[in-house]
Amino acid sequence: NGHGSAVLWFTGLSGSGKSTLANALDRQLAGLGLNSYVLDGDNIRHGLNRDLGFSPEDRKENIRRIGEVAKLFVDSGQFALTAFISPYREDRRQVRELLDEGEFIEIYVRCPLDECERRDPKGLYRRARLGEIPEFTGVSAPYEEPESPELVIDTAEATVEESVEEILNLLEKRELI
Ligand code: GGZ
Repeated sequence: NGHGSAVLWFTGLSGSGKSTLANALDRQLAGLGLNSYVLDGDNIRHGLNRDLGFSPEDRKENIRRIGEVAKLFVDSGQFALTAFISPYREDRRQVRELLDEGEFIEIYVRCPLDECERRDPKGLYRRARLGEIPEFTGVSAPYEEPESPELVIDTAEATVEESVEEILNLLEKRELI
């Protein structure tokens, strides 16, 4: 029905709201009759990438494979919504390179570390502070902020509904929907 396809690449700290936004957007797109699919830790890290951990090398390979899978979705005319920390600029840049111009939409899901720690939905920050989880992003491993993302969403400020609306506006402006 004349719409485009693209990867919507959500990046941000654990607990920043990436999966929440991706899933809310997924429902809105479905409501518009558009095909989209959410790739996240639940369906990737427990399956395809179950052999990978959280060292810089493993995160790089994690993101590389996810980029390739996302590209397959784009090739099939769908929207791929990916929700991974993807902390390294270089790894995100390589996924961008994999795709054609305009097919990679980087959305920085920005949330201050102290707010993510306050939310701590899975108790992982607490465990990381106790030294029980090594190389935890934001605590003992780096997060490199995007320098020129297509969109920045401040999840400590905006509601999920407002944020999804903003993403839909961008997709409309780019004539993807
Ligand atoms: C960061 C970790 C770690 C470490 C386990 N560092 O809140 P969550 O649980 O559901 O999201 C985090 C998820 C991060 O996986 P990604 O594939 O998104 O990471 S990356 O893009 O950097 O490859 C967290 C959990 O896995 N988790 N150990 N050490 N997050």
